[in-house]
Amino acid sequence: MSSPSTAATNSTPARLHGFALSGHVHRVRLLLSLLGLPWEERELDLRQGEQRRPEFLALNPLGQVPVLEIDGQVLSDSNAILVYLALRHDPRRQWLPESPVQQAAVQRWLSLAAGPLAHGPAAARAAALFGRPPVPQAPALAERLFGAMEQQLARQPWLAAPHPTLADLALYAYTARAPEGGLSLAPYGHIRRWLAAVEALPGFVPMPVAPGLEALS
Ligand SMILES: N[C@@H](CCC(=O)N[C@@H](CS)C(=O)NCC(=O)O)C(=O)O
Repeated sequence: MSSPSTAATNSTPARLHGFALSGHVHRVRLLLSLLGLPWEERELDLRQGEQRRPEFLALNPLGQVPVLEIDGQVLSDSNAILVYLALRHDPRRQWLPESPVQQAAVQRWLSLAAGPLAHGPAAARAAALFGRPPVPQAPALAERLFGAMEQQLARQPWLAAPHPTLADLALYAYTARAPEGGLSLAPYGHIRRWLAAVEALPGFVPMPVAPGLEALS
């Protein structure tokens, strides 16, 4: 068995099947970059339905990006991929700490990323950018989530630990781009400070801004 770090450096680059404007894909791209892992990207045109082609469904029967091929594995679900990368390629265990309390805190935020973040800010943005059906409860979900984040970030600089973890990466993109869905971040000073701190991490890669919405970012 290879050691946690050798697979990253000695094997072929990971392959990320994604979509440039997806926050779910961004969190995986961001961790690959922060860990210094080599990867190549295969962009799917979701608007043309490429995610429903048989060759992609063979990788993820749910027909969703991201999918990451790495270490001979085919992984799907952004948060599951983050956990794999942290366990397999971060020997220091910064991103998914070994402390049970911190690990539980990370998991709590990953659940919030899969729940209210996805159904709130991400859904509002998808409706605005991609013509997805409007989600009436999205603003209320966003307000509750941002309120909880603001409260936490008033107490400590990062969401789940005294240092950045997977929690910060999973929450970052759809929070940063909430204005693209009509949700203002103006009331949330601690969140805005935290977004800037994530963007200052060595190896940070931004998510492209949707064409025409540069003024909102
Ligand atoms: N739970 C999944 C959700 C991923 C997801 O919603 N991906 C969207 C792009 S942001 C997608 O592939 N949508 C295409 C479709 O559903 O047809 C994850 O965390 O990876």
